[in-house]
Amino acid sequence: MRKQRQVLRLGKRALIMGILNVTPDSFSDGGKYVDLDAALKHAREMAEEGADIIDVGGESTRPGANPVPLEEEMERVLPVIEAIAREVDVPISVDTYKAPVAEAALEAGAVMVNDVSGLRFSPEMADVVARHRAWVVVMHMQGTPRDMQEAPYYKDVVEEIHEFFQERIRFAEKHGVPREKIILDPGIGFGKRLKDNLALFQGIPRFLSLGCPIMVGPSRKSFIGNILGLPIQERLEGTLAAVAIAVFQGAQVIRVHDVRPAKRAADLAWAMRRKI
Ligand code: 8Y4
Repeated sequence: MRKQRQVLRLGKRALIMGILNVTPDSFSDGGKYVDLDAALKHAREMAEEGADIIDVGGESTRPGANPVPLEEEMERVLPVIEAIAREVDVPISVDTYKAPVAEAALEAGAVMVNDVSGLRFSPEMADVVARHRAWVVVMHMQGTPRDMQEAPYYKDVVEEIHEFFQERIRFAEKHGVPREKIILDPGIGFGKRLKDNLALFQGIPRFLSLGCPIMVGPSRKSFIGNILGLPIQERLEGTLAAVAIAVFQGAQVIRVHDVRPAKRAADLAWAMRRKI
């Protein structure tokens, strides 16, 4: 029995969070059952490729996607988290904004909650994270997954998200989540125009002044498609450029689909970053 590391080794290099989407098995007629073996295989592959964290998500948060009922989200992610915790030696994050899902996932072996709502959608979320002494990713999103891309607007996206982070840190601390357990993420693509997404990479040094690690999730996203004119399956190189720039700017956690190439890009960018 291997024991999961309870600490994240921040500061020596950028950490790579591998994305594990747990969606219903297309072979099951009810569209209800997840393929546990396939999920476990994917987790093992990402561990082999050097993932530092595996982010398990059971609900699509892509623009316009429909919400998944609580029970169904639980049925999707919990067996997968239990299996990975048992069999793979990589810390697990649960991608959910629902406190009951987060609580069950932390009990099943997750050590981090990736909350795309930044502790806003579920009133109990901060308490759950505090009680379990878990890590939390506080991500910024304008609006909700359903409507966020309808008409995003900012006067100054970096300053507005900086203020959002400041307020969220205070809120989390009030609920017993220490600053040391908070990772801040500007939420690339979550209610952002192309120019906002680009400004957020420029703004990473400003976010660092808050004293928390910064996470960025550029993987295959539409800002890359918009700039390069490429479909999702052709966005690896653009993703790697964005990974390198984010790390060079100071991001310490990177959320990606393609772990091995992203780790190489991140390691190079980390080595090239001027350490003041
Ligand atoms: C192609 C592939 C096009 C994926 C769009 C997408 C983030 C995140 C997501 C992020 C954090 C996505 C759950 C959206 N993005 N969590 N989650 N940060 N913390 N879209 O940037 O991947 S899902």
